[in-house]
Amino acid sequence: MRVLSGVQPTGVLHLGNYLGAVKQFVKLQDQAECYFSIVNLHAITIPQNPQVLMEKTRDVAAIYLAVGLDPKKATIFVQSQVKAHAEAAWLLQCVARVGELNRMIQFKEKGKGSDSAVAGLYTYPVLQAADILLYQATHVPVGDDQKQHLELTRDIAERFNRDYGEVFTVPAILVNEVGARIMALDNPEVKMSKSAESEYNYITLLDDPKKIEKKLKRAVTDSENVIRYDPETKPGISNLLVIYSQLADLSVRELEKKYEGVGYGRFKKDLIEVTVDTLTPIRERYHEIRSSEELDRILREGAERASGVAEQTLCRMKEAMGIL
Ligand code: ATP
Ligand code: LTN
Repeated sequence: MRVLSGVQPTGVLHLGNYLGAVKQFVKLQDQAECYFSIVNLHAITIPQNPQVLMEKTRDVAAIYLAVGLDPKKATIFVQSQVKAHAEAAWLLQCVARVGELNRMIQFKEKGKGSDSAVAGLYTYPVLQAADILLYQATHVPVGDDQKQHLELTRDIAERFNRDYGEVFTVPAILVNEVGARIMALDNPEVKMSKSAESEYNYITLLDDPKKIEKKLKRAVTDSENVIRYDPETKPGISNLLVIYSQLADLSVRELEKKYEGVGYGRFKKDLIEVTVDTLTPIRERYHEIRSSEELDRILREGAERASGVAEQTLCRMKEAMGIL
């Protein structure tokens, strides 16, 4: 089993990133050969301040380590430090079809059909395919919103193998049964997102107890005052139940039982406690790691290890395509 996944350095990770993806990474590092990337080349498909981008890239690396990723078990690296990614992406752009890219929902949402969207936003999913296929990943853990990009990766791999000969492993998509789509606290109809306008949309992994309390107290619920999982009619409470369940490792059923006849106030109070208890050690470790010299060394070693694997696949791709 070989695992690859990536997170964009576009902001501090939130509970959605953690419960949908990163928490799985930590489990998988004990079960498989793992590669976890900070995909800074993807981040520049939307405008970034160069200085801030560099800092955010290290921030995500420090968060990876703070949540428990161990560089002795998993390879942690920055995408741009492994040159094969950009090169393989070009080769795969000559395999992917315009029709496929036209159907990508994320491009439609972020590009909004504007002529001034950068071309990289359009070819973004092909770079993602390169990220994955270069490592011959068998499994890719992601949140629900990435399913379409992963389907495209599989299609590109299959087409390449058919047209040029067997080079790629066709990866399986690993999506959590519960927690793959955490919704915004202030609007449970949309997904929790770090690019949201209001900070009441999300809880970041670095929020302090006061902020967590304030945000959860303001989280949208309904007027029924009954704790029941029903995403159709009670999206707010259902989302909070999923968050609680994933943080406390209890099933949603167990929580419904525990809070039978109890009102939202008490439920939220307990959820605040569980969230603070989970995030406090992460926040503390983050600040230690972020200010240490070790971080750049870990990333350098990660990039070297990753390059070794990626270059091998890149060579095979070029050979198959007749590229000198
Ligand atoms: P955002 O929308 O929060 O700005 P993003 O989706 O653009 O983030 P990443 O930060 O790269 O991009 O996402 C990292 C991982 O987190 C991906 O696997 C993604 O599917 C997952 N993820 C993002 N948002 C959520 C969410 N609300 N619920 C569950 N998983 C999520
Ligand atoms: N597109 C993803 C980030 C991403 C990724 C990857 C995820 C880039 N490359 C490879 C898994 C595997 C996102 O926006 N969340």
